[in-house]
Amino acid sequence: MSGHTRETERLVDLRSDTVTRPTPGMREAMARADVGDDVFGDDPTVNRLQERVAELLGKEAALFVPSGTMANLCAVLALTRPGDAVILSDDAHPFNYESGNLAMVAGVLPRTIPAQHGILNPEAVREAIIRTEDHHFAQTTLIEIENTTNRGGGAIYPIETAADIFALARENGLRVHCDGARVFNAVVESDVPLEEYAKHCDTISFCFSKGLGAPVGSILAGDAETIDRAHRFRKMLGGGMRQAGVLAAAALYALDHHVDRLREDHRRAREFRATLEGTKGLAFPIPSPTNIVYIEVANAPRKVLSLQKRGVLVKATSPTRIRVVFHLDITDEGISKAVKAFQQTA
Ligand code: TLP
Repeated sequence: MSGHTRETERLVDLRSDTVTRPTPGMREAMARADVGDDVFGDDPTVNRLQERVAELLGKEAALFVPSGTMANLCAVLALTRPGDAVILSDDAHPFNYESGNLAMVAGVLPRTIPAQHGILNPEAVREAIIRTEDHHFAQTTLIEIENTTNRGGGAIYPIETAADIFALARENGLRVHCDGARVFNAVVESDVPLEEYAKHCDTISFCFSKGLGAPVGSILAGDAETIDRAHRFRKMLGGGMRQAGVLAAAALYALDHHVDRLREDHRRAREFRATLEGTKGLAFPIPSPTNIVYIEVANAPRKVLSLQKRGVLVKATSPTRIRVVFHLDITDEGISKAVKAFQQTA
């Protein structure tokens, strides 16, 4: 029913929370979905999802898109003009992992600043803002934050920091986009309501295809005018989907069934880390407050291969760093197997 093969069943796949496969319940919801042509705006399930998410976030409108990358890109396109400067952390996803789309597609100048665990310091942001009549300078028009941070180990934005950055943006006539790919991980761990995070940015996106366990899909929310602009860019980028209700049904199912359980992923991440801390040859360079654990090793690619031989998949993110991500398809037995594999290869 679930389509899991024997081979994938045996593997403990910790490469990303994007590897989750739809559960039988989710597949059933997808099969039952009422659909229409969403490019005509006719898909009732997509419309229901967009309305529900806009309400959840306290925003006027929301737009279902194929990926987190497209959500971020549509936000930047809708909130800037080519030649503008965008402030973001040097660890930010769009700067590191979106194929240079900020430069190539949006034509903006990424002004990256160092940030602890990917969390921007409002004072550093203040110093990086350029608003001047002097034609030498690219004008800063957008600040992008990431909650939780991917390269920052799943760090959660303190709500006060998000509020300070938004106030600073307002003071300077800038907009703020929050890449909330994993914002539900922040919500369940911090107990800060989703709407509170959404309040401190103009646009916010999140992914259904990560910890929430849907096969495809992300969403971008904001004021009606910005989302209308984003809608045009989604079409331009080829992201207009037809009977997308099948995917929206998975997203709705995820909102109903897979939010609270993110706490389990965090617990497993904590237990995994606690068990391995002190193991010779492994170091934990940054905190792991949610579902992402980074491990420092002598030779990451070699380690990845020896773990793979023991049926445990992880990703090397640098020559000496490995990323391990916990999600819906990882059980307590999976954790034991992963722990053992790390101990045997230490
Ligand atoms: N992150 C993926 C890879 O691209 C690295 C992962 O495995 O973690 N924002 C953040 C914070 C992300 O972590 C990701 C995906 C995205 C945006 C992009 O989402 P998709 O993959 O749907 O385009």
